[in-house]
Amino acid sequence: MLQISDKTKFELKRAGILISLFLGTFFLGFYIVNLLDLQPTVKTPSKKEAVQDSQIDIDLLKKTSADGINLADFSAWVKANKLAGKDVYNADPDGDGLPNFLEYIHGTDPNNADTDGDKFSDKQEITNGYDPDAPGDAKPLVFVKIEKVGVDAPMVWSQSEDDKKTLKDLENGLSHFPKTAAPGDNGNSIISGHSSNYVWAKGDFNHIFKDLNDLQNGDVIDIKTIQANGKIITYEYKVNDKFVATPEDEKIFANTENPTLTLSTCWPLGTNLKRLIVKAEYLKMMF
Ligand SMILES: [Ca+2]
Ligand SMILES: [Ca+2]
Ligand SMILES: [Ca+2]
Repeated sequence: MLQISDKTKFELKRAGILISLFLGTFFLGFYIVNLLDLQPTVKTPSKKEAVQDSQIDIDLLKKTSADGINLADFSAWVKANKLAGKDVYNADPDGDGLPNFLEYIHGTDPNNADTDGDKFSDKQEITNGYDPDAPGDAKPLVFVKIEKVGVDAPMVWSQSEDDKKTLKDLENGLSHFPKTAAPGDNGNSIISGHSSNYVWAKGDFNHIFKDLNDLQNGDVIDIKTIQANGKIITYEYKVNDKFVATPEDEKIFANTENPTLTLSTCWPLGTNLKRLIVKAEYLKMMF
């Protein structure tokens, strides 16, 4: 009897320890879970949460945010300009054709169709290569960068198709062919540069495009624009074609619906006979 009683006591003790251990573990786990659960309410809201408060189209923002839009800054800009509505990202309250996110990127007024008051709307100026936040004929500074072939040169907004004037422009960098699309905008943007020139020729850009032939499909071309208000926007393109043509070949000038880039230089090296053409398609804007 006594032996059984001892055994029972022992069993009971063991069961007690096991129950205590179980309950201990349970409550410790419960405590930890609650502690973790508590943390997000203590933390400051993430950028995403802050933006959700302003009902901004998150999906659209995410597409661009990787390359520059700071969600917190954009959110603050939305508040500062008293913008509201479900799709505040794409809305166009001033009716200038420029959605709010582009007003933000260009630093223009989302509640004023003509920020610089020069009678041309913000959108008109941007799609024609003018600076929307600097009155008159002001155009942004433009730099063309092609890392693979060591190009980092200013682009001149050429005014005339006249050869002599173009040659003058080429002393100062690359030449944007007049009346072709501004970089980043829909249409064909044609930019030319020297591959070679007379040894006595003036300027620092006499061989700027000498290695253009080394470009291959997929290589990246960056076009950086700097507005008077300090806003910097880079348009990135990807090479998708390369060919040699006569200077008048329509393939060079063919217009396109989407933003495309056509780089042109004299070819073969040391001659003015033909043109080496590199075409590139628009990838994205970075700011
Ligand atoms: Ca607008
Ligand atoms: Ca505007
Ligand atoms: Ca204007």
